[in-house]
Amino acid sequence: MELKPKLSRSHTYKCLLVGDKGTGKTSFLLRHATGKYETKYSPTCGVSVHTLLFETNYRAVAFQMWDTAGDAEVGGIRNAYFLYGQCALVLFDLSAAATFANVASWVERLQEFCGRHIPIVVCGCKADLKRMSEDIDFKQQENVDYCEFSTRAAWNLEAPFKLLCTKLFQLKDVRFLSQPVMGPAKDLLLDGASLQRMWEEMEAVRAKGLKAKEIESQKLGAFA
Ligand SMILES: Nc1nc2c(ncn2[C@@H]2O[C@H](COP(=O)(O)OP(=O)(O)OP(=O)(O)O)[C@@H](O)[C@H]2O)c(=O)[nH]1
Ligand SMILES: [Mg+2]
Repeated sequence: MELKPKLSRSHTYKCLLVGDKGTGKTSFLLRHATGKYETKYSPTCGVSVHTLLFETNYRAVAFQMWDTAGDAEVGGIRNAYFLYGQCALVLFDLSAAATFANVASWVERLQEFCGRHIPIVVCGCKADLKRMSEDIDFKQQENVDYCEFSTRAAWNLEAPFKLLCTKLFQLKDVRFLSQPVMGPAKDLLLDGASLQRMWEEMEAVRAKGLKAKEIESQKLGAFA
């Protein structure tokens, strides 16, 4: 379904899509833009920009997505693409520990170029694949949130944008009113138990992060 909300300039945000090569940035963006899922990997060169529109219970919003290349060799003028970024998604592959290891440096680079307060959502992608055995130790920061999704399974794809809207609007319970209907890739069979497991795994990471935050504030309280 095509959405044509009335948009003012103030409801349009430049959103940076970053992360290691092959983590699924372009697939995620194209799934939102076209509904389609492509199994063939075509690395992005430099940057490609595409606008996604959403209608929420509060207002319409447009995310101008800057899909950057994960590979530094074809990354182009990366730092320049970051200029005036207002929010960002940092993607990693839930099945590839090496991509998670670089998340912290992507977050740091974004904060360095766009300011410490830029809302960021760290996204574990490819939730349909076997999860890495390493623990996902997600460091909680005020403006850094976390979620997981699978572009292939069309599972939880709107979550990163909901989290960004919550931060950008400074409002809770943001809901999307109309969303395109997307189904899983034809060769993928996901039963109820698999979907339930995916939710539980994601919530476990989020809960751990929140716990870490509580411990941190308790410590601060003790010394205040
Ligand atoms: N199993 C699975 N594979 C996925 C998923 N999302 C993307 N892929 C595959 O991962 C590969 C890389 O995807 P891309 O979207 O091109 O990765 P990228 O992050 O844009 O890579 P660069 O442009 O090189 O930075 C492709 O073969 C996709 O089909 C997913 O949710 N599940
Ligand atoms: Mg790409």
